[in-house]
Amino acid sequence: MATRKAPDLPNVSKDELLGYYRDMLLIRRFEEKAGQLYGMGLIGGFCHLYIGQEAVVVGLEAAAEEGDKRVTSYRDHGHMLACGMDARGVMAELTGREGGYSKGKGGSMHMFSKERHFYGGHGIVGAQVPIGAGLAFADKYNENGRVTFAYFGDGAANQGQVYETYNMAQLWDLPVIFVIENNQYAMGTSVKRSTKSPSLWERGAAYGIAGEAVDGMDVLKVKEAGTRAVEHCRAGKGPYILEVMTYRYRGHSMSDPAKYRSREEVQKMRDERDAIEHVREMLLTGGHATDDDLKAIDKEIKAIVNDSAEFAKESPEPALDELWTDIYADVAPQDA
Ligand SMILES: Cc1ncc(C[n+]2csc(CCOP(=O)(O)OP(=O)(O)O)c2C)c(N)n1
Ligand SMILES: [Mg+2]
Repeated sequence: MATRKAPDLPNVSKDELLGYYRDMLLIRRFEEKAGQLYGMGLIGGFCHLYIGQEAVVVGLEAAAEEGDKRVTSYRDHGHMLACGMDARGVMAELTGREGGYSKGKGGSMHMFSKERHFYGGHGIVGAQVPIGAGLAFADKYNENGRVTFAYFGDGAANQGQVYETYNMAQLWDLPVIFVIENNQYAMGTSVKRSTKSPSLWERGAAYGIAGEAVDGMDVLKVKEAGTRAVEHCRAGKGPYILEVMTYRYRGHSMSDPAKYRSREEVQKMRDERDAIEHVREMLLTGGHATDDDLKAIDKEIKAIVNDSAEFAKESPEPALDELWTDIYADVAPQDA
């Protein structure tokens, strides 16, 4: 039964949990494939993988409704897949091909989808935070009941523009959720070395903004906190800060020598806190899925990811005259 609540799965149905498993696995396998294609020289330039952080975006997307908006940093492939963008279009963009979301002209950090209300992909640390408030300003002005998720990292949380944005967002009661993805590092700098006020969400108190910290390796807890945040925003109470405690398993980008942390530290997180394993165990021990059920999902995900890689390899590079297109927008701002 699709909507039955299993007795040991409080506040979640078996099908929802299977959906989270599937969505998180899609991100992980997609990112692993992107890492491989990068190693083969098929992806060039910057490429920041999201492996380890899957429960953050999957949990928050579960709290979102159709029409809500999202904007994030350069670590963005997971956000795109989670909001329903097509794996083929994302992989083809990573490889710089015509079939990509930006026709192969943007790459990893520059993809957008009007249909899925995904506003990037931003390489300048913290730049997406005021953009997120701007999106929320438009929604408030248009009285459409939408909420914006503005994702940024622990490093970005030390940016001045974040605090200017907090002030204005609270002043104008903007429906924006500031999601701090605290993965404990900003490139090679541990959060312990970058601040003496490590509870990042509490900084919102200086502006009167409500918020909380949440375990980002537990997709159900993320969804629960996300739902609280969404309700707060939709009720017209202004912005909300969620500090989601997470961890990235891979380097900052594909060119990270990883000398700032030990292998043991990473392995411990993988062994003891992995979000996908956690859901897998819940499904198996609760008797909600068999090994074979999960194997079938693994197979289905592998097929989607392989198909996206094949599509990306077969798609041609953009034609030279594409250099002169898509430079200026030809839509009036109110249509956007
Ligand atoms: C304004 C600006 N300063 C510095 C950089 C270089 N830079 C790129 S990512 C990064 C670290 C950001 O870390 P964090 O916000 O924690 O996000 P994470 O990479 O962990 O997702 C830095 C310093 C940049 N892109 N933009
Ligand atoms: Mg970080």
